[in-house]
Amino acid sequence: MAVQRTLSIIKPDAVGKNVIGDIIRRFEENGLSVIATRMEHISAAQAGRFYAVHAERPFYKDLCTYMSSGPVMPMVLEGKNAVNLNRELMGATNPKEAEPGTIRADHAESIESNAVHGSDSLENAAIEIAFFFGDLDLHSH
Ligand code: IDP
Ligand code: MG
Repeated sequence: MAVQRTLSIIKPDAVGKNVIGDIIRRFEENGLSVIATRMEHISAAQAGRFYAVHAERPFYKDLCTYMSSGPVMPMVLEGKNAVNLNRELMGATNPKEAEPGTIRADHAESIESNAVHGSDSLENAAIEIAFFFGDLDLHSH
């Protein structure tokens, strides 16, 4: 399996619960490296652009409010099979359906406040990485 890059975001609920370190530990222990990150407090309009694919969904406005409710930590993860591996470590969108031991099973509050974002395909990973980071921000190691 090829080395890939994917975008993760530690969402406001997880930042507020002080579990940034626990989440990054799970990535690193499973062979993913953080090659870019910073903390950021995005606006509802920025969240709306990031989640534009969901613009017609009934939860869109609440999602934008939630994602701009506090600081988030976007990061680029690099490693073998990074896109799907990150999705596996995250668990299902609804924490009630997330496998035990996944980030969302352990840290998500609800289907909305669910601790982390992860790109769902290699194509979307490239688009989402470019939303937050430029080429010069990425530091493979
Ligand atoms: P994902 O984050 O697991 O890829 P998506 O379906 O892409 O899930 O939804 C994006 C985000 O929108 C979710 O992570 C969650 O924060 C929110 N969301 C998804 N479905 C619902 C819902 O039914 N009610 C409220 N919020 C939702
Ligand atoms: Mg998604």
